[in-house]
Amino acid sequence: FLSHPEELGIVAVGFSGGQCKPGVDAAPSALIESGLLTQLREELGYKLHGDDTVHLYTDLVPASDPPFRNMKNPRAVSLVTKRIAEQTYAHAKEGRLVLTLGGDHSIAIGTIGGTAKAIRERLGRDIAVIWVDAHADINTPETSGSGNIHGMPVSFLTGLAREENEEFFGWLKEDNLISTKKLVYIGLRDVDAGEKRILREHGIKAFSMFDIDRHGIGRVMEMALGHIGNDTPIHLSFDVDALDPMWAPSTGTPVRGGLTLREGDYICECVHETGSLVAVDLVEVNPSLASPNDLGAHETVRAGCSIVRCALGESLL
Ligand code: Z70
Ligand code: MN
Ligand code: MN
Ligand code: MN
Repeated sequence: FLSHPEELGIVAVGFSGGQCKPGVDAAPSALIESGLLTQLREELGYKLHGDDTVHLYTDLVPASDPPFRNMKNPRAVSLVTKRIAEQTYAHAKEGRLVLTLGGDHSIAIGTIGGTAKAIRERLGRDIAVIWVDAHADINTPETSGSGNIHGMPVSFLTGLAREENEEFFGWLKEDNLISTKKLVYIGLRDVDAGEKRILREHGIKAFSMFDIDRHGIGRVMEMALGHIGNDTPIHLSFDVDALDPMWAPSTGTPVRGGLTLREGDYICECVHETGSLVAVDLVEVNPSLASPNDLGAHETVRAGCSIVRCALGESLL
């Protein structure tokens, strides 16, 4: 599905407005400083386009941004994700593989909105989304208890949440949206009651940690990719909190009982192996959430780099 599979469009998003903890905006710099882009260039042989500098989007963040329909920082998140959608759209339209380094998970409204539109225009195809996360991030503004938009991106992307007003995600059009039938979750273990109802009512395919324990990650990946079907462009959105806090402690909402690093890497390797990958997000790395003198931040950045390298084909011999 890529006209230039060896070309990577990089979008580095230092944005944390989809939740309340500062620090996740520093993740792209931390990932880049640890050598990720150099590895992709020199070891994996990609030609990189786009951001060596990290976008902080500070020019887009309004001075006053009171809640709307229960959403916190709604204008800022809407403006920033709209800009991100333009960035991923431009890379995907060129036929490049798109790599976005977040930022909190609200940014997926932009990353997926942009690739969905570009792949439709370029190939006339709908993308599938593999959402790897401890959380389902499918609250509507009305079902959300927190008001944090990083818990809502999937509801906006599937059209379950809608808003006409341009200022509050009204810029999302039919072209930017994905079908609930082409969405697969892996790693869920902290899902709100309202979200469980949404998953059930819409028959959304989800592999929780329970399913991984029961079947093993090998079988779960067969089933997940089987659900999507061969020959479908895939956008992989990987929240680092899908990993167990043992491997990725520095994240806003760590939840115990998660994926091992090997299971996380394996998910990415399987997705790469399909040859259908068109975009990858890595989100919710928060290097500031570690105790002084502990290696939590360093380990989390290292795990994030491993996830990205596996998705981009490091394990191919
Ligand atoms: C909760 C909410 C969430 C990530 C927390 C949590 C959502 N369901 N997502 N951390 N990455 O606030 O909607
Ligand atoms: Mn080329
Ligand atoms: Mn998430
Ligand atoms: Mn999460």
